[in-house]
Amino acid sequence: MSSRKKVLFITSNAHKVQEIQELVAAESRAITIEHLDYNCPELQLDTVEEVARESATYIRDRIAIKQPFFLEDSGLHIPALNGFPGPFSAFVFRTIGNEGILRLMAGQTGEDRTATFKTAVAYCESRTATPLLFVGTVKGRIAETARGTNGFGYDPLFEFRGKTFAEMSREEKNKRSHRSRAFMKFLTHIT
Ligand code: ITT
Repeated sequence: MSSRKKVLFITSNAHKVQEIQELVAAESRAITIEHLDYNCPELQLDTVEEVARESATYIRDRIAIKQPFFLEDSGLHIPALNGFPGPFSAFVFRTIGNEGILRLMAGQTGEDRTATFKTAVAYCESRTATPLLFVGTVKGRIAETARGTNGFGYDPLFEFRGKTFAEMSREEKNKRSHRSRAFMKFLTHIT
C-alpha cells in the first residue's frame, strides 16, 4: 500500500495548481496533491487570513469532502494605497486590472511603490477540524509598467529584485513567492 498522503487542493485557479504541483515535485515529499476545481463564494473580510479560514469552514460544513483538504487566499497589499487591494484582489483584478493599479500608482516613486504579496493557506484535516493557517509573504515593488508574459494576475506588476514575477520562470517564482513560502510551512506541518 502506498504511504503517500493525499491532500485535496480546492481552487478555481489552474495557475495556483501548477505552481503547487511543481513545488511538491521539486521537494520530493511523500504527498500527492489532488485538485478540485471549485470556486468558493468570494467572502468580503478584512484580511486574506480571515478569507482563507472562513472559506475552508464554509467548504467543510457544506460540501461532502472526506479527505483532508486545503485552499488558499492571496492578496497584493500596497501601503501607499492603505493596503489596497488586499483581500479584494480578485474583484479588483477583474474590474480595474493591472492598468487600473498602475493608474492608482501614478506619481508614486521610490519607497511609495513598495508592495507585499501575501498567501494564507487554510488546511482542514477532517470534517470536525478547525482550519489551520499557514501564511507566506514577499516584499517587492510595483513596476512602472507591466512587464513579462509568464505567470498570471498581478505578476507583470510585482517586481522582486529588478524582475517582475511575470519575467521569471515558474521555478524562479516558486523560489521566492508568497505562495511557496506559505505552502512550504504547510508541507513541513503535514509531511
Ligand atoms: P481561488 O480563490 O479559486 O483559489 P482566485 O484566482 O480567485 O482563485 P485569489 O482570490 O487568491 O484566487 O486571488 C486574488 C487575486 O490575486 C486574483 O486576481 C489572482 O489572479 C491574483 N493572484 C493570486 N496569486 C497571485 C500570484 O501569485 N501572482 C499574481 N497574481 C496573483
